[in-house]
Amino acid sequence: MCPGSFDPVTNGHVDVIARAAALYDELVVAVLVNPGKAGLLTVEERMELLREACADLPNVRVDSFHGLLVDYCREHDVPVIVKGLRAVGDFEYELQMAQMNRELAGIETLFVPTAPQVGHLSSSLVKQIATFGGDVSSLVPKGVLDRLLAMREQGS
Ligand code: COD
Repeated sequence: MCPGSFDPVTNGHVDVIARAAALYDELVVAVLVNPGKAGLLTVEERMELLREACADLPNVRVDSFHGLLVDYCREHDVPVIVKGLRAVGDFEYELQMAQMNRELAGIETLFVPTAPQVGHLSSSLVKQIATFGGDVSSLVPKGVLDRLLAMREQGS
């Protein structure tokens, strides 16, 4: 599975998802439900945009989860977590989570190095640029761009 916040899904996420989907028969892309943290998009909106972005990947299923990732993995017999790695900052955080998830449930994490053309992308930067009227058309899938433009129009 590929877990994340996906608030919103970027071309960096899509690259990791497509590469993970090529490695396994089935891939679950799961959105973390964090009731204590208000994101830009609702979990349902994130899932809808993910489904649209992954429409040409037939072995990808989009889902959501509450709480611990390892509990979802146990309940759904998920043997491997796939994560994208951008820079050293990602590595330190992801290594700690990977070690903890293995200790908690024996679940392995596979790291996919980011593609150079999307290594600088993050949902937070996309949100910041979009909020101040910048052009994010080369950074996100078409559905996300349309949604961000619609939000900007509603806000103006
Ligand atoms: N290129 C490559 N990979 C990328 C890019 C990019 N441009 N952008 C993002 N990624 C990768 C990230 O490295 C990450 O692996 C994944 O895509 C998702 O990214 P985000 O930013 O949408 O999601 P995060 O990092 O906020 O999600 C973190 C989780 C929800 C997976 C994590 O917090 C979690 O598992 N939470 C559940 C609670 C839990 O189990 N906690 C205990 C952990 S030990």
